[in-house]
Amino acid sequence: MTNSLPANFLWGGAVAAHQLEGAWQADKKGVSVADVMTVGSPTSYRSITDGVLEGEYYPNHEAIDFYHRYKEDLALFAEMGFKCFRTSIAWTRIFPKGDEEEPNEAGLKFYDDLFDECLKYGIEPVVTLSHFELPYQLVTKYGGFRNRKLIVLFVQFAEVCFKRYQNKVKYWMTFNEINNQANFYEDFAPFTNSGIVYQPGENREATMYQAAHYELVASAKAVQIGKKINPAFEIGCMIAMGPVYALNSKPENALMALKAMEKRYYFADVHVRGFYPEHMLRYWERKGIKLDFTQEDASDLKAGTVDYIGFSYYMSQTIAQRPENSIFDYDETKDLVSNPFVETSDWGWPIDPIGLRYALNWFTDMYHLPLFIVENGFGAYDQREADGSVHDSYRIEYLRDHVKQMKLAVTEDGVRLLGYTPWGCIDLVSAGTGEMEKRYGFIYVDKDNHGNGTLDRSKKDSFEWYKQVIATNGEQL
Ligand code: P53
Repeated sequence: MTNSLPANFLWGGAVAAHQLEGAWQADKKGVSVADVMTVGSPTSYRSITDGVLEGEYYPNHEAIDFYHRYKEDLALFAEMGFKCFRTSIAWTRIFPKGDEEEPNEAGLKFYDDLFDECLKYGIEPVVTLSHFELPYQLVTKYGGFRNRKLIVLFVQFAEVCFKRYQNKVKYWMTFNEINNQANFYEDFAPFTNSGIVYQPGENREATMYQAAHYELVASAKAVQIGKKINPAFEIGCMIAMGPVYALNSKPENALMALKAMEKRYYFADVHVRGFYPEHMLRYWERKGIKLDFTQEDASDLKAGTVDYIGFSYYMSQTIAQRPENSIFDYDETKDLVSNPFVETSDWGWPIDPIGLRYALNWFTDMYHLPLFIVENGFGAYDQREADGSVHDSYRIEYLRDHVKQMKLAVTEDGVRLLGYTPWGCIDLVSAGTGEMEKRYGFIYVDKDNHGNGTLDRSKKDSFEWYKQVIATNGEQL
């Protein structure tokens, strides 16, 4: 019986290449899907333009210029005591268009240097292969992951990375928030996840399930190859986790909540168990959705199951059944309701620390695998004072409350947890809205939503707080 976190617990922070590196054309980097997305607002997602257009502002092009400043930033992470650092490899640095035969050496070199810099401080890199940054040419030429060809191209990219960094990186994840695109009504998520641009009149749901299937197969193939290259690799999936609660004890609402969980998390079933759950097969049958799904796919899925579950947790959601929805098919645009017991952020995201403990328990009960909280955090407006300080007590409060629940899941519930990497440990471009001013960082970056600012870095109050959390292995919150 232990009342504390394991001694080797991986405290750190998380980012994604396209949201902080900038340098969108440096060293032969190609255009990614993130490079054709503009800025939205707290109430509107970003728009996707038809290529890079003159006169439009694309926040990811420069981002926070981590590409040129990573040494300074890693020194700050090291000062906080990071044990690990989660980032992604921009596919377009390695294969600028996505379908070249040979990788781009300059891109590979950048990540060699970056990982070396991490290792210099004893910081373990945790690497996502595909984090919302597909080469844009894979969209225009192949239609993104609606095309089976993308499996081969992803696997080629994965193999190059596994080989090159096999002695520097142990923890990998294949596709970031692979289930995010299940909200198929929004063009934005399927585009960032899979490079899907829907055609007018298209059965979007069928397209989404097909693309997701190809990704699951691509992930499973990558896992098999990775394990051959280095059997010591730990290769995980990455799931966006927002537990869905029933609004109340009305049995219909309870069943609706269960059905919503099935629809959102079947992705984890496939990654972990290597096959699709019965409810999905029956759902497709009922909806007349026929997938291109071969015998070989089925054996690949079985042979390429993951070692751990990485997940993001920002919020829980709440559901009530609509009387007209008698078969309990989950539709995220219609079934979610607000939870009277929780508050929300300025972006309308419910704040629910207990939901994190719920998520950790749910994953453990379902899959019995080690877990890794690879994103959690509070996007908020910060006020930088004249002396440069930022008093972000609201962020500290959010993180403290979540870490408390995380500890309870480990110490009281027996959850096996590898680590915790809060999202956006340094301010970066929001994935959902493209804003800079939706800030998550312990480190403030001087830049606004329009691209103005010096890009100077400074420590927020949360910097010292997190440093002490790590130093005491979560004892002093
Ligand atoms: P932003 C939606 C809901 C939950 C997580 O999100 C999400 C999204 C997409 O916006 O994405 C993850 O920046 C994602 C990160 C992202 C982070 O959450 O919209 O893995 O890339 O930045 C936070 O506030």
